[in-house]
Amino acid sequence: MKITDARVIVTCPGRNFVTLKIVTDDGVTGVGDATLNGRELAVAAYLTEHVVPVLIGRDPMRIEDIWQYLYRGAYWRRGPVTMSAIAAVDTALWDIKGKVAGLPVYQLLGGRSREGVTVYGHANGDTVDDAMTEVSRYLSLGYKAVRVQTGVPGLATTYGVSKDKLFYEPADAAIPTEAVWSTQRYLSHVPSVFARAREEFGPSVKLLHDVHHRLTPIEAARLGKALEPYELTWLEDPVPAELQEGFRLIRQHTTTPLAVGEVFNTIYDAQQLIDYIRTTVVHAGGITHLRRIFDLAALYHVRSGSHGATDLSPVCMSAALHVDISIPNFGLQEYMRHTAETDEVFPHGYRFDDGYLYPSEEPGLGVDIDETAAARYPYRPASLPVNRLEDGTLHNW
Ligand code: EZ4
Ligand code: CO
Repeated sequence: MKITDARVIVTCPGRNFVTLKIVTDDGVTGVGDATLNGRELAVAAYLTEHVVPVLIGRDPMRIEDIWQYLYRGAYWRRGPVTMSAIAAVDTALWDIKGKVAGLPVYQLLGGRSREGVTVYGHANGDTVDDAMTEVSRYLSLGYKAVRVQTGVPGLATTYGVSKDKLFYEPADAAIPTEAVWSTQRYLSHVPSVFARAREEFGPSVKLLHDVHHRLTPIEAARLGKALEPYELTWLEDPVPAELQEGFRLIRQHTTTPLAVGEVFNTIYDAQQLIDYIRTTVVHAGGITHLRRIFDLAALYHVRSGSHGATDLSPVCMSAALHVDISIPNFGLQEYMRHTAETDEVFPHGYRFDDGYLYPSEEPGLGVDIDETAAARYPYRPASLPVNRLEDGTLHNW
């Protein structure tokens, strides 16, 4: 069996997605997500210029060897652009192997370790009242876990709080918008949000909160301590994660669990001083490398908590579910609904029921790209916002 073609498809059905489709001489095809929010064309060029030419003629069954070839062969290792490009190839090759074997990919990964994949949704609101209404909406849809974000009194906008409710997209303009941030205002507000959520929704719902890397370690320690009475399942990205020592300080002060890693892209970024690791298929080298990260995490009692915002396409979500259902140390999976246009471009077989997602039972990943539909939605530049402090200093360490 040989790879005869590999196409890089850029489309914008509501937001930008980069997809790799690999074609073989047997007529079997596979898809992989390569979307890197705000930097989509860098990955598309990496694939088109440097990866596709070396794939043609290779045996698609040699997933591990092709992974090592792309990683080692580049000389320049790691980084989100490289690892997203490698991820797309790896994901597409697992899709092909599943189709050739006639099995859903999770069966190739060892089979089910659980019945369904517990997911969490995003309850957002400018006000605490609005956010609570959203939490109850998610609970009525069957969700067992909800991330809660609200506006901060005195700040005009807050990252992670969308105008639209079910569909959330932080990349909102070609040139990054600039928002104003105040740690003081934020820290004095957040505990009251979770006091209210616990009071209204009781002890059983899993509550989560994302700090989006806005604090220093000692500020994060203070927030973790203040949130302890409300028993969060996790506090996400309390600090930028390059400085791992910071987490030791946070943990010396609080038992609020920490979730980190949506911006990690290799096993070398992974660390022990957290509770959930948020790496996912598309940004961390595909199924092959993500499984290595999760196996390492398991040695340190760290569970998976993969990123699953809308910038991860249904191709990534399909692949993530095959990993989630099979690994021993699964924790939670983030799940944000895609728009109807996105679902049309990426027909997929996974389904949501009562708070759980279930991977497709079709051979392979159970997802495809409709290239005719994709062509109707041309690329539109969109960037993530930046934050400045009230005095104009560019924020987040
Ligand atoms: O900032 O997906 O947990 N989810 C998040 C997201 C990420 C975006 C980045 O592309 O933090 O909002
Ligand atoms: Co996050």
